[in-house]
Amino acid sequence: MVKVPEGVTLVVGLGVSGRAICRHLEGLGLAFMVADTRDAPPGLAAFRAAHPDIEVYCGALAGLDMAEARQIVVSPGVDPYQPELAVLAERPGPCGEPLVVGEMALFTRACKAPVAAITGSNAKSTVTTLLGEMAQAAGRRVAVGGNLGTPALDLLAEQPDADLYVLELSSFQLETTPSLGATTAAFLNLSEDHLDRHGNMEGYRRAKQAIFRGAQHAIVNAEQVATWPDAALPALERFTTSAPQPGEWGIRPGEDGHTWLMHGDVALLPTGAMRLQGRHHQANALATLAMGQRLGLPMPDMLRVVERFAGLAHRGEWVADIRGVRWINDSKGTNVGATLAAIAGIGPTLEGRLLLLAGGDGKGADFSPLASPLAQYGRRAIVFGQDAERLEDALKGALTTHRVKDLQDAMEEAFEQARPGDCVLLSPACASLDQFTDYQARGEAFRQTVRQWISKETP
Ligand code: UMA
Ligand code: ADP
Repeated sequence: MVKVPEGVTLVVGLGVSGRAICRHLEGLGLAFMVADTRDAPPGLAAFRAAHPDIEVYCGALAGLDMAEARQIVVSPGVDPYQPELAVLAERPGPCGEPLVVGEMALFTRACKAPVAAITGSNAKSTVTTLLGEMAQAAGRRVAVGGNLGTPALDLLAEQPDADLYVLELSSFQLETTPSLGATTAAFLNLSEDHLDRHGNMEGYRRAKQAIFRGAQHAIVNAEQVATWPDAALPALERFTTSAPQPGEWGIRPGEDGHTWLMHGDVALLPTGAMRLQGRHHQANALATLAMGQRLGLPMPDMLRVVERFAGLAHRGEWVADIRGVRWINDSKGTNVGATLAAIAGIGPTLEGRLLLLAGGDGKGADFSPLASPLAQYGRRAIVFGQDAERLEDALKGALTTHRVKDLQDAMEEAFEQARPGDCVLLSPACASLDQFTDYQARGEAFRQTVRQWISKETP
């Protein structure tokens, strides 16, 4: 049994967050050691070379005596409910925190500037980026990151003079966050995801609810009670894709024949002025505006950013039109809710029908909600990867399904089957990790194949 020496902080996980936690502890001058449950975690040799004096333990946590650690700081990919950590969960750690925490506990302790925090099953990255751009347009010194881009603790080190931190936070990061104390916190939506980790929807919802601990203001989805805070907060606002109640952020047809983003009775922007298309993105814009207003950003600056924001790569991204068929990369559609939003956004705009490319690691989700919209808009579902069979079972009554090995085969099948006016949509409703390093690699593979076809077509 390897012992964590008394008074030494244990960092669990040698990934992006783990390395950021190590850098932070180093900066504070605190003694620490590292553990990773894998025998050979990626980046181990480089870490050892850069930190020859830091002890690194690789292997099962059962082989580690953690009882006398000062604190145990776990990476998001590490489940704090696994038995070896769960037995320590009730023990007190330093600074009034629990013994077992995540990166955000250290961030909260060190951060002196206001924090805007964003969670939800989908749209986190979109809202985080949009809010960051709004703050920048308003002249703030804003730092943007978290689950997206730069880890939160690295932001503190790289942009210590920021006057605002905008953070995307996953359920994994939140469940180990004792009290974030956000100036404004958004819980955008909740649909099935990460059930393999959280066990069920209630466990997943509860993890995300931690975003509201100590928050001064919450922005939530009027249509999803699950996003509303369990405990009362000093201020609460709601957004909706329907006509808003007084004080709400919503969408309403105007007398001019246009549909408008609204705050209560105040018309803000015609939805047609937005480059981002679809009701889901209008909801995202409303949530962001609500957060921005709370942070004191001027409305005209924010609306200019909403108008010009073209969205992020791999999220409903147009790649090409080939022989009248549109190819869309929504590789970040890693859960059923995102794929439903993509189908609802694209389906009604087509002259033809949708060919959905889906599959990968479904993380325990139920795929059956996809059946009805695909019956309405789909020509064919082409499924691949680890959960292809489960997808096929869920969809086969709704439309023609075809099971193939991988994304390349799925694209070739779609190329043959699509007709002018159709759209081939990669929105997998699954994580990519069974066949790719991440969703970016999956989206890049899709783009590359489309580009190769285009170059072959062009003489
Ligand atoms: N792992 C082990 N044993 C360990 C430590 C990690 O097996 O001891 C495995 C995990 O189970 C996981 C992988 O290693 O499969 C990576 O885990 P990690 O916690 O080391 O991950 P990081 O590299 O630190 O990246 C994490 C986020 N990843 C996860 O939560 C899985 C990144 O989000 C995030 O950008 C980064 O911290 C910085 O904050 C990625 C993600 O997929 C994009 N997030 C999920 C999502 O968005 O749905 C939550
Ligand atoms: P996250 O960071 O939460 O994964 P992203 O902004 O990266 O969110 O978007 C992830 C997926 O969710 C993409 O497929 C995107 O098109 C889709 N999406 C964006 N906004 C919404 C929404 N409001 N509801 C459902 N899906 C959405």
